[in-house]
Amino acid sequence: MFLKALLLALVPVALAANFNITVGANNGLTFTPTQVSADIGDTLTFIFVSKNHTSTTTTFSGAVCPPPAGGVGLHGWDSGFLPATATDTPTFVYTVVDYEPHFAACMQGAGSHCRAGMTFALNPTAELTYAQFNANAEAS
Ligand SMILES: *[C@@H]1O[C@H](CO)[C@@H](O)[C@H](O)[C@H]1NC(C)=O
Ligand SMILES: *[C@@H]1O[C@H](CO)[C@@H](O)[C@H](O)[C@H]1NC(C)=O
Ligand SMILES: [Cu+2]
Repeated sequence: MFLKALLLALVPVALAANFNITVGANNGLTFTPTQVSADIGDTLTFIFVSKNHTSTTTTFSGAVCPPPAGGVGLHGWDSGFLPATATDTPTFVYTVVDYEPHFAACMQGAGSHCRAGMTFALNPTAELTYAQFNANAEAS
């Protein structure tokens, strides 16, 4: 019994990782970092530190900005508007459920934040890069 418990304790476990993404650092229209590569079960914690922003999935190209309420795609997300104050920096946690690329942006200002580069990518690929997504957002 003791031996079995000991052996179980020694089995390596793939621990889920958490990635913090700061939203609106230094009062900017930014996600920091702009992209994350994560495994299923990992979490993204968006920490809203200024103004009034969202983290909402959208399309890679075409009508990128603004993202629609509810977000785009199977396993997309939408934090809703999360205004920060001097004493409250709200968070939104998303648990990764697939290895698909997901592209997100802020909904605020009818897409003006998104077009200003307030964009983020989860698991971008060699073909669907963060840089191209952000360029598509700025042009949308
Ligand atoms: C994520 O943010 C939380 C809350 O601010 C902090 O406690 C934690 O250390 C941060 N984790 C990483 C990996 O930066
Ligand atoms: C945040 O922005 C949304 C959309 O513009 C607005 O409806 C909401 O009232 C704002 N919240 C605050 C506290 O300013
Ligand atoms: Cu914003």
